Amino acid sequence: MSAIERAEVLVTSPGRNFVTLKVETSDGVTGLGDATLNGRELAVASYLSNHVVPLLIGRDPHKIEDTWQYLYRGAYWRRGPVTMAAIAAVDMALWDIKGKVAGLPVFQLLGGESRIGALAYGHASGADIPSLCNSIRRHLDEGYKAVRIQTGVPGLGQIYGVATEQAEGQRYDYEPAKRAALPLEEAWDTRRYLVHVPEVFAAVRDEFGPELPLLHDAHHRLTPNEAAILGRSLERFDLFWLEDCTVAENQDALRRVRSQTLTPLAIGEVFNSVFDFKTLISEQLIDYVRAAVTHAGGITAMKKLMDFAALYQIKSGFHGPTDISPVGQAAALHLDIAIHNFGIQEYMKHSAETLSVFHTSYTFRDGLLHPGTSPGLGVDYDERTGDKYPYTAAYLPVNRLQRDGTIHDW
Ligand code: GCO
Ligand code: MG
Repeated sequence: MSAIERAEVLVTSPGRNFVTLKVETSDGVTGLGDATLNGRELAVASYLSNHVVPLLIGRDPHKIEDTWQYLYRGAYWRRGPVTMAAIAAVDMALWDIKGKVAGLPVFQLLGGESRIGALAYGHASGADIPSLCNSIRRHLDEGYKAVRIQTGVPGLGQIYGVATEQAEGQRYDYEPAKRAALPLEEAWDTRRYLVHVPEVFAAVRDEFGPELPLLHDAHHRLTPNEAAILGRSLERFDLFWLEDCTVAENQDALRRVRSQTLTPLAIGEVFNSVFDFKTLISEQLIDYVRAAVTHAGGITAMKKLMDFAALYQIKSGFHGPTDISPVGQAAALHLDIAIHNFGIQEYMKHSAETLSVFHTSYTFRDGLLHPGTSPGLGVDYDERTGDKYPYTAAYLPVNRLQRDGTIHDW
């Protein structure tokens, strides 16, 4: 019987930080899992190397469900982003191994292709409307068929989610999180924002017409009532979705938003378990599940979550910014291709530096992503190159109200 012989946590920083779990079997098969938790990376690395790796040695790599339950129930302390990112990494690595042993891409083990490709959306943004329109044009030139649009707000400075420099031809990226000892602090004013966003959508629809699927991320910054106001004011622009319109720890609050607007809603990138979605899904309070394979317990847990969502006609819109490593992105793509209730996949391209460490086999053509047909997840990790990029502390920004400096959601 094959057994897990070694497991190693690899931390690298090719442009931004990534935590990867590498699992090796006694037959010499290797699997990779993504455990990156932006801004808190070393907590997961330590959880894995100190508390999970010793439990994996000697286990049967094929027992994916049993290993998942062993790590989830066995820890006694359930859920939470650190625990669930660690479990996710083990889960992905075991699916990678199973695929390689079977000689099949992971999507074949999940039921095979349900579509020829996964519709992707990119991040278009600009400090003002003209630079946003340039960014949309660049995305369309790159083949994107759907875009998320974010802009600066008059009277406010830099806002997370909006690229600061977008020189012609330069790759857009407001990420990574700032590499600094302390988080950057940004200023916020909800009223200015609520006035500005409908103007942005009006200008973009005017320029690009009614067909282009448009998305927008409110990044948890609104109260339920403000979220309802925004949803209503955007109805006439026919959004693909409005994301994280309010914080959702209190799932009941979404009833208010839902009853007041028909704009489609997407929530869940910070969630890590099906329980975070229970009310949102069972009461059909959202339209899209935004969870990441990396943060919500891996392929095993996400497949169950999406089967639950399917009962309520809710679709996937998996989180895929550049803080999900190419391994996590590949895992999402295998699910995207296989599940019936796929909606859209976020796709912010990784930098050339990142891709010099992670060699991917997924493709992006005519706006559609495909995980490729290599056995397993289809990603290789170049350890020699990875070792050249040591970990550098980096933080996501903190948001404060412009008026009086009160810490605000973002
Ligand atoms: C998105 C997100 C990201 C997150 C980031 C945090 O919709 O893609 O909101 O940009 O903020 O992943 O680590
Ligand atoms: Mg988001």
